[in-house]
Amino acid sequence: MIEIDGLADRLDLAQRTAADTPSLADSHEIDSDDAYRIQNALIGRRTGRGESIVGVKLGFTSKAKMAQMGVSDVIVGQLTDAMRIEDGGDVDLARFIHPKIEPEIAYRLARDVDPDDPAVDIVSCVDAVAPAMEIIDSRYRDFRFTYTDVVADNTSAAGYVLGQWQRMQDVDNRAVRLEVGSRQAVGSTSAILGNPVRALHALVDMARRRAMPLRAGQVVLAGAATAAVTLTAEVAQCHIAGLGRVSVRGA
Ligand code: 0L1
Repeated sequence: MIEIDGLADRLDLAQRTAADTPSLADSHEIDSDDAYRIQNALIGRRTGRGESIVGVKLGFTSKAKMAQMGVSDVIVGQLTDAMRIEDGGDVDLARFIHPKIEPEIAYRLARDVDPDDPAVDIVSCVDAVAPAMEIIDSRYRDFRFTYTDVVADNTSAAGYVLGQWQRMQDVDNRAVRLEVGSRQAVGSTSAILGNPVRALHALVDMARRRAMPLRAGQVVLAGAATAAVTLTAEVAQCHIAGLGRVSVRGA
């Protein structure tokens, strides 16, 4: 029997104190259901401290990442208001253990989505799309984790920044450039499941399987369009063709 609460407390402490922790899989046999239970308990610690759930994020949305982890399924994590960083704002790196940043597409839900409705059309529930970046910060020592570890750790979610919302549109095959100081990663939005809109369909499936509510106003981070870049005390900015730019400054 897995101690869900004890493991959630361990990950919560690692996040709050920016002190890494060994892989849970070193000492526990955890399956996917347990991992999502730990994630929910971890998010419960955050909401218990007054944070609100404001969205979800998808992970392992690139073929390269799936192959690296030996999986064929996306993972889903939860975003809270405390993770939001204003566009152009400063982010205190002392909050994190070993942060990295990724360029992303964000969608905004205009209506609740019922994942149990077989006729649900999540795309018609989205009213806006924006350039975005996600800060990931695995709580595990040396970034050494298994699939269930990363699910339990809320898929490494640590922060996010949104650019200007634009009307909902097809954002497939847009050029993406991420710069962190003089370092750069370039790619295309099609690295996100072949087309970022597929992340929305994958989300409905995950929400149904994991009984995860999808509410009007929530943000959906569709997944990384390039490999993650280490976030340092410099400006990090992402440009997505036709959508615009978003930035933060590590401080
Ligand atoms: O955003 C993601 O793809 C989720 C997994 C990130 C794992 C990591 O910390 O590298």
